[in-house]
Amino acid sequence: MGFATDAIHSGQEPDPATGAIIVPIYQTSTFVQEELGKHRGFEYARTANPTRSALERNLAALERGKYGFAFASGMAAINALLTLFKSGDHVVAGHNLYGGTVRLFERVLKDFGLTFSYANTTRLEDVERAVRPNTRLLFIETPSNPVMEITDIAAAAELAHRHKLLLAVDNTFMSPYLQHPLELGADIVVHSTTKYLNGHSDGVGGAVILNDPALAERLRFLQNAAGAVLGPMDSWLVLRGVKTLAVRMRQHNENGMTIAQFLAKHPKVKNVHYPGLPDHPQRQLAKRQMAGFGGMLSFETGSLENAKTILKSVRLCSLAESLGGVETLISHPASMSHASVAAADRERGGITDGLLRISVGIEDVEDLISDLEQALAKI
Ligand code: P1T
Repeated sequence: MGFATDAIHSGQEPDPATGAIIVPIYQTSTFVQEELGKHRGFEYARTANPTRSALERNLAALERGKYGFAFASGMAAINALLTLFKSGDHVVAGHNLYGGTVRLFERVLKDFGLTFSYANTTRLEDVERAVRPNTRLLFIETPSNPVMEITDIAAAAELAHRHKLLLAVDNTFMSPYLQHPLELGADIVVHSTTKYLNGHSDGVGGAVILNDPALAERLRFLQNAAGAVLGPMDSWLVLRGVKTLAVRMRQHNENGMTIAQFLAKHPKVKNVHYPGLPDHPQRQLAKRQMAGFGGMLSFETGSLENAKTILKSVRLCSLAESLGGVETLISHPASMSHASVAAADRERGGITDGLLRISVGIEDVEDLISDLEQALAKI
């Protein structure tokens, strides 16, 4: 089936009990058993809940994977993934990850004996240099948050497998509509479903999708054992959001490109990070491995003062954390999404005090341009 068909139907068969076309919100903690050991596949809702199971099947289908697991947030999903590893194991990660991911690695998981090195994953020779005998995982974001660096997933998978590492890709910025890391050789995909998959800024969630049965069995055990599962209501909101993922992403692509081109031509803007622009250093790679350039971009205003002026002046674009919803959000990575990254590491990754990030929504793009035009006029 095609992607849009899968988004609407995969895992979302009519309810067997009633014929309801929409998967019900099974708001229950437990399931009555007919006799000892005899039940209909559900015992206790931390272990499995039919609404969550529907979402897990749906997300697995969209990522072209076999197994999906839904968690209470993107961070819970990444945390669960990292608990596949043991004290003493080493992880090589991209140098330009979401700040919360770096915080989890550096300020939580390090205390449990995992070690982390960071490399510019756009340069695979740097990644290779960071690999140690005890490295088990290569963890990347592509495009990276917020400077939109692109890593070659197929080449990263080849490198990872040559060193017997697993490759995990955070596919949050693209959504499965625009990028299929598992088909490019990655072993594991993670998502913050809070973003494009939900798409309506009304729920926090996360997911892990993979193909290997042994890893899936271990992750199913960990999901139940640690218990950071996505609740039925939030699972349902993602299921509902995903039905329109294909049409939303097409509009995010179109609006993203239009806003990027507008900013790139604007005399007050120093630099725009968007993989669809001709001067993006990995544009050819982006064209090859992505089905569109998406709705995320960042741009350099030149100073903290300029950034503040724009954030104070926008009327339609909302100043807020997060991304991937139908409404346009603008944010200041250095003090918001990436505040937990050390200042020197931020600078190295291009997250200056003058950098602003836009999650371009699907409003009428002329309205977004007028809003940005009047805000830029104030600096
Ligand atoms: O917020 P949560 O659902 O826990 O997801 C964390 C996360 C994971 N991966 C990526 C690439 C992300 O961007 C995020 C969350 N990001 C933001 C809140 C933000 O404003 O960038």
